[in-house]
Amino acid sequence: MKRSDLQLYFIMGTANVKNRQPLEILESALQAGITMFQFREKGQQALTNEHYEQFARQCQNLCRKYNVPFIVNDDIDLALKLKADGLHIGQDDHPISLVRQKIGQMILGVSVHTATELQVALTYGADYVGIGPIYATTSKSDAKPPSGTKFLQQARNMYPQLPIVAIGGIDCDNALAVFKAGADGVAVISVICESNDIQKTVSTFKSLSL
Ligand code: TZP
Ligand code: MG
Repeated sequence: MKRSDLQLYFIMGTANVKNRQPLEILESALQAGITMFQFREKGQQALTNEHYEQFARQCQNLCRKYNVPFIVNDDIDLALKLKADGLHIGQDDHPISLVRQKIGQMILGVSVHTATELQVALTYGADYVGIGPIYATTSKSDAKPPSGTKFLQQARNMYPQLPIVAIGGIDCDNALAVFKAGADGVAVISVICESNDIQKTVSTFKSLSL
């Protein structure tokens, strides 16, 4: 993968969308120019069984149409079954070493919060890391407290070439600070899912990236 793939990384599941069609939101975001997509179907209302897989395939097909990498959150089996472009895992998911063995060459993203977690992720071949929540978020019920940009900056100083995406409470007003701290891109849920003008939101983010 290229660092620039992370520039505007949209994450979505049905729980993130109110009174709108998730696939319409995704297609608008793809049309507008998001550079990566993560399928993250979580929460009490999450789709299950064949609905879950069908929705994932629909998202994947849209991503293919726009030539944007399709990444699956957490679910190794789904990522393998769909031949997704990649998998993203957190620290509470499966051990990274095992995941890398299972998924082969697929893109592997890992959420990290400390220098130790970062080193472990790199040892086992993470292709990119996610750092956050940078700011307060309402999109993840078990999110850690906001970290600000300090660790992001440290990670960038330690690894000048590492693909890093920042996540958590990022919007058009605070994104510049995140890019300046060293992020290659921003991963966002609510700011796109709740946007009344996805084209404009996406263009604004992309104009802010360094
Ligand atoms: N991981 C850390 S914060 C977060 C995830 C999945 C949610 C980000 O959503 P939002 O709405 O962009 O704050
Ligand atoms: Mg997870």
